[in-house]
Amino acid sequence: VSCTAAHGDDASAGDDPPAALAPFERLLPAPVSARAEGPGYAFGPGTVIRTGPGAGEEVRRVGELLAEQLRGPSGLPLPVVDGARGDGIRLRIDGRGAEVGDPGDEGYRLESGPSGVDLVARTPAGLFRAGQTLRQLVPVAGPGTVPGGTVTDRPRFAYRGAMVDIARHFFTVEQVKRYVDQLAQYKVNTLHVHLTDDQGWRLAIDSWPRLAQYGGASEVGGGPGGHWTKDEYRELVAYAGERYVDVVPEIDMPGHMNAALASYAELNCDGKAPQRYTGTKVGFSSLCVGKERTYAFVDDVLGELAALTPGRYLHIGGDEAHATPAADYAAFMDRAQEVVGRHGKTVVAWHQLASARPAAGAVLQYWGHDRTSAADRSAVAAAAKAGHPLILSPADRVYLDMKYEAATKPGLAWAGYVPVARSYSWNPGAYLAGVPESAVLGVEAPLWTENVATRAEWELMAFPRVLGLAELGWSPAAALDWTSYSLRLAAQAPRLDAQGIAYHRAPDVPWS
Ligand code: TNX
Repeated sequence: VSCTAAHGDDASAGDDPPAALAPFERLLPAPVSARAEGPGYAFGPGTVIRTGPGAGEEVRRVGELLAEQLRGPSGLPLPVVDGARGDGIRLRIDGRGAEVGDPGDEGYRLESGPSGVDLVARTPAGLFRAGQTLRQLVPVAGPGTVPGGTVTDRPRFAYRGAMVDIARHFFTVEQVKRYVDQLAQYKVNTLHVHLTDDQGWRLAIDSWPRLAQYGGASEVGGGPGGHWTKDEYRELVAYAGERYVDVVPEIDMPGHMNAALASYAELNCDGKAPQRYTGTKVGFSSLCVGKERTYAFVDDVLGELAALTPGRYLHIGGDEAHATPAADYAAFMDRAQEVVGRHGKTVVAWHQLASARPAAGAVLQYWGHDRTSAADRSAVAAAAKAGHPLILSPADRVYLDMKYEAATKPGLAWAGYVPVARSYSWNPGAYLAGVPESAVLGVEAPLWTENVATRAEWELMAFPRVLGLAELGWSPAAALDWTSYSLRLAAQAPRLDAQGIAYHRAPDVPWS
């Protein structure tokens, strides 16, 4: 990793407040390499975005979206034009050059000089990521100079995710789209949506309409709740897709099922529907594992969900099934996994599945913490050795619902307080004993919402910690350093402010 400063160019500061770091030094996530060299490019009223000719529909769309993202803060017209030659911001697909190849093909090269900025990648996804880097090289507001130099970049991990729990407290597609925008600018590429839990069922399922109609009409604390229509879900998937963010939907089974059990008496072993639940306890509900009707339900729900979801993964939960005996749990998860496979998708489940029988190819999401038992850890390590890719979500690092400190109002503290420095300071490639980096698919930061009820609370808990997750997922191991990161994080403040993000001004970050 090399990073050289571009000092002494006043124009490059634009309207930014004086910052200690030059633009190439403050990129977040840190790129593989960034080198400032030579004069920069005047990003101004004459700037055009070039995507052609013959670049194809998708590259054109990436150019249009980048133009839109740059127009707002700069106030510039930024027309998108065909024709690769000429000054401007030039988007180009180029299969050659190992430096742009990477896991998931999201790598890119950015070169800037007096005639413009070249964004070069093997795929449109790579061009989109390059555009997000460019956004950090232009002033927070208004025109200015993009410093001269080169960024070469590719992600460390293929999976860089954030999860939102819209079951405990309901949130609209609008709010989740806003989060997708916030995350995609830091190169997060997966949005995991926790769609169902004891307190609410949040997605319309045609074959079982009462799930959303009745099971969705409540939430923690007894508010009205709500649910997404299939069209709203499709709209989110499309919106995320344009930003190269995959949606991974979760139906949490066989526990966390009270909303479904309350909606359909036939799903209960005793044929009686329980009350809807508005509290915050976990681990008390279970699907009726011995009943065939249960599997018709699982097949219908996962079938409709698979049909709505272009991504490869369906998350089937499997956590905290304390009301399901271990043998029943394993038998149920066998069948649920078979259903996912039959609908053409790959299973993701919480790491408790490691202690049952994960199906070939199933991905396990680890949510343990420093006090997780050696037995649980070694079951997960054994599954990784057997070829199950891991998503790491250690609760005492990246659970965004954990309070920063005692004074944090929203959130929980069962895994301890998680200040920004603690959230950032761990190495996903060497986190679990016996799990090599090659077994780690990536990292994810879940936001559970038992005690997070508004957009302001959501943003306070997610920001700035989720930026650390983004860097842990993207940046090379050698670049991970709290001192460097904390300065770069502080330098993001004007951007977060300009976007109206209600982040926590955490005391461990050197905000100016
Ligand atoms: C554990 S993590 C849960 C959730 C809670 C969360 C609160 C996991 C797979 N299960 O049901 O919402 O803790 O932090």
